[in-house]
Amino acid sequence: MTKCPNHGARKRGFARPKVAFEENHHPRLQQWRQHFAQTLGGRLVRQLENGGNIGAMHDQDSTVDYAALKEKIREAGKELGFAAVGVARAEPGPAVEKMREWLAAGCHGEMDYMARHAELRADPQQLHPGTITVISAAIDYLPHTKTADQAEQAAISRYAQGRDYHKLIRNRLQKLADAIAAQIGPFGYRVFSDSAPVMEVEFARQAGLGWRGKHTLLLSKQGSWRFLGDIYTDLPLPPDAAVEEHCGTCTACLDACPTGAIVAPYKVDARRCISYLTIELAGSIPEEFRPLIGNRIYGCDDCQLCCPWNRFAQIGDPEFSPRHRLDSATLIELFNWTEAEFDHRLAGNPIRRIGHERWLRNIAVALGNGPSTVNRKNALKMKLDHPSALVREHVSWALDRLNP
Ligand code: B12
Ligand code: SF4
Ligand code: SF4
Repeated sequence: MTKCPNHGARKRGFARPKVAFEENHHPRLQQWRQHFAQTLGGRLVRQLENGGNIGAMHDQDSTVDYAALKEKIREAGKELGFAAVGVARAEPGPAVEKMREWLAAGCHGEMDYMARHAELRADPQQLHPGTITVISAAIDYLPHTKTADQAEQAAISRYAQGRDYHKLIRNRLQKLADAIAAQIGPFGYRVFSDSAPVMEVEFARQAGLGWRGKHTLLLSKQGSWRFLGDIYTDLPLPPDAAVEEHCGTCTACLDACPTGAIVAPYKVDARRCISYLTIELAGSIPEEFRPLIGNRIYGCDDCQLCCPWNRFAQIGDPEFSPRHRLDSATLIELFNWTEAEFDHRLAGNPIRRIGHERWLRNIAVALGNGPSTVNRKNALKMKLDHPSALVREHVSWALDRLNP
C-alpha cells in the first residue's frame, strides 16, 4: 500500500511515479502537455485537486476518454523517437502454453532465468500487481546497411554496435510515463525493456506493432530491426487490434540459419542459436557449432538479413550508430584488445556484459574458422598461455583447425 503525497488517497500496489518533465524535453511534447492540461488530463487533475479519489482513474465509467488518451500516448511516443506504440490487454494468452512447451523441451539451455521466472512472465499481475494494460513500444536500431562478409572482419550483431538499448529504452519509456502522469496525475506503471520477465514479442504482436515472423521475432512491413519495450499499467486503455501475418509461404529464415536453430516455424532452439552460443552461454561452445559460427563474434543477424520485409527497413535511431569501428574492425584487432581496453571501449555497449573472457573465446572460434594466415596463427599463439582455461581451450581448438 502506498499513499499519494498530494492527496493522501491510498493506492494499492503502486508507488507514486515521478511527474516532473525532463528539462530538455521535445517542444512538441510541451505543446501536447499544454493542450492536454486544458482538456481531458486537466479535468482529471482538477478532479484530484478537489479531493477526487485516484481510484477514479481506474474506473471504466469515469469521464476520461481513454481512446483519446491512447492516441495522445501514441503521439507522445513518436515524439520520443519510438517507431510504433500500441496497446494490448495484459493477457499473454495461448503464447504462455507455447512457452511452457519450449521450456519443457529444454530449448532455453542454460538461461535458467527463463524457467525460474516463467510464472511471472506468464502473469503480468504477479510481476506488477494492478496491471491490466500493456503499452508496447518499438524503436528502430538498424545502424547501417553494410555487411561484414570478409573473413578477416569481425561480424558483430547490428543491435550491439552502438549504445546499449536496455537503459536507453527504459529512459524513454519513463519519459513517456512522466508525460502521462504530468497530465492525468499519478497512475500505476512500470517500464521494461528486456529487463524483466515480460512477453515482449507477444504483447507487441497483440498491440498491432507487427506479426510474429517464423524466426519468432516481431516483424512488420517496416522490417524487424526493432527493439521492444513495455509499460505495464493500471490505465484501462482500449487495446489495439493485431495485424495480419505476412510471412506467407516464405521460409527464408529457416533456410538461412547457419546452425538450424529455427527448428520449426515459430520455434527457436536457443541451444543451437549463435546469439545464445556467443552471448548467453558461459562455458565452452560445443564443438559441433564452432565451424558454423564463421566470423560472428557477438550475436547473429542471419535470420533477419535474409528476410524480404527488411528491404523496407529504415536506418534506426542515431544512438545505435556504430562506436569504436564495431561495424568494420578486424578479428585480430579486437582479439588484441586488453581487458582494460575492452572495459573502457565497450562502456555503455551491451557487449561489455559478456566480459573479456567470453569475448576472447568467441574471437578465437572465429579466427579458427580461417583462412589460415601467419598473422592469425601468431595472434592465437600469443594467447596460448592466457590465464583462463576457457580461452586456452578455444585458442588450441582454433590453432588445430588452422594447422590440420
Ligand atoms: C530469451 C531471448 C532470446 C534467446 C531465445 C530466443 C527465442 N526466440 O526465444 C536467444 C538468446 C536465442 C535470443 C536471440 C535473439 N534475440 Co532475443 N530475447 C530473448 C527474450 C529475453 C525472451 C524471449 C522469449 O521469451 N523466448 C521464449 C520463447 C518461449 O518465446 P517466443 O519465441 O517469443 O515464442 C514461443 C511461444 O510464444 C510460441 N508462439 C508464440 N506465438 C506463436 C504462434 C504460432 C503460430 C506458433 C506455432 C507458436 C507461437 O512459440 C514459441 C515457442 O516455441 C526477449 C525479451 C523479452 N523479455 O521478451 C529478447 C528478444 C526477443 N530478443 C531480441 C533480439 C533482437 C534477439 C536477436 C535478434 C539478437 C541477435 N542479433 O543476436 C536474436 C534473434 C534470434 C531469434 N531468431 O529469436 C529482441 C527482438 C525484437 C523483435 N523485433 O522482435 C527482444 C524482444 C529483446 C528486445 N527487448 O528488443 N533471444
Ligand atoms: S540469430 Fe542466427 S543462429 Fe539464431 S536463429 Fe537467427 S539465424 Fe539462426
Ligand atoms: S524470412 Fe520469411 S518466413 Fe522468415 S520472418 Fe521473414 S517473411 Fe517470415
